[in-house]
Amino acid sequence: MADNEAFRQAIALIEKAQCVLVTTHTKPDGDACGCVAVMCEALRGLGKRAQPLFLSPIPQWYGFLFDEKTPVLRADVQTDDLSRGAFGPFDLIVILDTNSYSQLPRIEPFLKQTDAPILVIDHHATSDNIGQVEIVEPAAAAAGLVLYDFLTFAGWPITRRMAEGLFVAIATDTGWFQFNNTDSRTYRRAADLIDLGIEPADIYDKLYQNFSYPRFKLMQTMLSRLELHLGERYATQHILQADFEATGASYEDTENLINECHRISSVVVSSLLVELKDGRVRCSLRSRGDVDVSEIAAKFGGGGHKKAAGTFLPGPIDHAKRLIFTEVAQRLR
Ligand SMILES: [Mn+2]
Repeated sequence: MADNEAFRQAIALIEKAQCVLVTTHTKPDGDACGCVAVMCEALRGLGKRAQPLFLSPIPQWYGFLFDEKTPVLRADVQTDDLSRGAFGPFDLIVILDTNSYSQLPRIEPFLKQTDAPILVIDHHATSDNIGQVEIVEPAAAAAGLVLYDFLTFAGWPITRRMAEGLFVAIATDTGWFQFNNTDSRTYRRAADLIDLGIEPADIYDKLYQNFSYPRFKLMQTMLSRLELHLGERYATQHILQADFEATGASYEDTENLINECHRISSVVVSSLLVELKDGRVRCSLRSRGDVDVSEIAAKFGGGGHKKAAGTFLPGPIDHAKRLIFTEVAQRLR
């Protein structure tokens, strides 16, 4: 558990606030989307105005967590709108599931100049100490677990809808209770959430059994490019801009596709490289051995966890692939 003093300070910040901006890392995953939805509902339950803001579009399969369309910075809202007009101003900013400026592109200048206090609730080891108050537990499997314990400590009601968001956060960050970050706390909190009336089988269908056909075709393309190296222990694959055009899939559709190759028993480290519109390459990394992929990501300015990390690399794909291969080879030899 995070220390109670941080909990108390966070409660004080929230009680004082009237209008709260709630945001999370770019390329939001289930933990990020779940936490934003839950935090907004918790704040509204306390009579506050809560404004969610994403830094890049949310995958459509998390859309059910929100009643309204959630704005995306630059697409729907400009940075200037955050401090004035109908959107702002805010007297508290809550950042969930990250504490790193590299994960908060385009909002970083606003965060650095705002007068509003910042509250961070996170579970990553990498930190830029963005918040005046921070509830950070690197040992927690999901930010949703940290948020759940905070809401419980505060004694604020957890509605069925909030329980669903927390369950999505916890279930997705543990790969539906498969990754080795899945500890007894994960299962206990999941059980508590089920007691609040959620339907895990229904959530599973919404999250995992609902590929669009374009997304499935994108996965087919990715799998057809799979290469195994280093004694079949390293799997690498890539997706090009042309693949999005050919399949009709979008960038958000790449989420979790990297995990497929870990069905091969020999694979301990994997990478998925995605060519971006601006020519850079987004590299995701996974490990299920002793290799700490966050070290590799950090070498290129990225971050994450020991078992799951990511970074941006200069293109083209082949060049990016060689950069990562060299790092993986050093660690697997
Ligand atoms: Mn997370």
